[in-house]
Amino acid sequence: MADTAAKREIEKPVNEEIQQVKRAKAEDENGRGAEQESGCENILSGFKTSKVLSDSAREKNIFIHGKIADQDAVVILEKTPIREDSLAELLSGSTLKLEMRNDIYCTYRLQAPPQLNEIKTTVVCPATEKHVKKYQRKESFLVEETGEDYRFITLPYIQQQSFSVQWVYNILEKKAEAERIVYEDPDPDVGFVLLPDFKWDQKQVDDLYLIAIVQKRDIKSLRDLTSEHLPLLQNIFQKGKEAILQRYALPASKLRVYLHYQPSYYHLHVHFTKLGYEAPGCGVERAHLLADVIQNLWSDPRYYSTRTLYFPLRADDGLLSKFKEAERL
Ligand code: M7G
Repeated sequence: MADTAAKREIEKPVNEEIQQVKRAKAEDENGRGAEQESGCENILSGFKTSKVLSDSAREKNIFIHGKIADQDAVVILEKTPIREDSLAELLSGSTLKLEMRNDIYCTYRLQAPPQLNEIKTTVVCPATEKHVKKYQRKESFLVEETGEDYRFITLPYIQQQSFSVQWVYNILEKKAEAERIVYEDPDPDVGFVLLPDFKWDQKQVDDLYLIAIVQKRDIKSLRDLTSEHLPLLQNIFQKGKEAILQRYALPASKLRVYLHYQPSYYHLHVHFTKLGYEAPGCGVERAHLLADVIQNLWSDPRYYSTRTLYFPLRADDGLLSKFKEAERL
């Protein structure tokens, strides 16, 4: 019941947001100006597919590598969930084509009105080789990383090889996604920006996914956290939960709040997803509950710089090769 109420609750603010066709100047990873807008030309009309990186009939998505005007691009197409509030329109406004009838059983193909048949589309362009690898289905291996391994193997690697975090700076500097911010605490030490993750289309709370990005720029990941950061972590936990309750009517008991180790982007951020939604990367081998992180730092201020941490790496990940070279795998 509470979820249904929350589902309805989301309609107002989110729809209002969608109505406002806002434009914001942004800088892309190359420092160039970029435009964000709601209605735009179809940059995918000339897309040339090179390879399907992965697809899933169950999750109803496909990850494609190809070219947009000679630039490498990754395109993610994903069918969106059916929303309870659109059922009436869906059932009355669609065309039904009978596939088969047998006794009391019938199957149909339902052709929905276009506005109820959208495909969430994410475009990364220009995409680096690392982006292409990130979305390609590959076998994974669990790595055991001691504090020493982190300093001698992982840290030098991520200092050279990690994804640009320009998109994060654009958010913090309001050059991109400013209109999507749900909550902001501008304090330079304990502040953060909470906004929808780009994996979430914000149409329903069932798959709610927000990220809290810290204002401080010198914390790469969980490994850098010490008891000194407890006020920051507690602030994110407390204010993030309050903001989500206020905006989406979802109580803390319905949230999974965690950090990834290893993350893809080395600027500290916290994931807020709805409990029950199997968000990509929420498994025990990668997700660390913020509540546990806080407790661990209370009991040992250097917990995350000294403990052995476990995480999966894909077969083609350069970091995995480094662990192999160091005979740590
Ligand atoms: P992560 O743990 O570093 O890596 O999380 P992951 O992508 O392997 O989970 C970064 C999070 O930021 C992910 O949940 C991404 O979906 C999200 N994200 C990435 N980018 C490039 C953007 C963006 O431009 N805007 C927003 N709002 N979210 C993003």
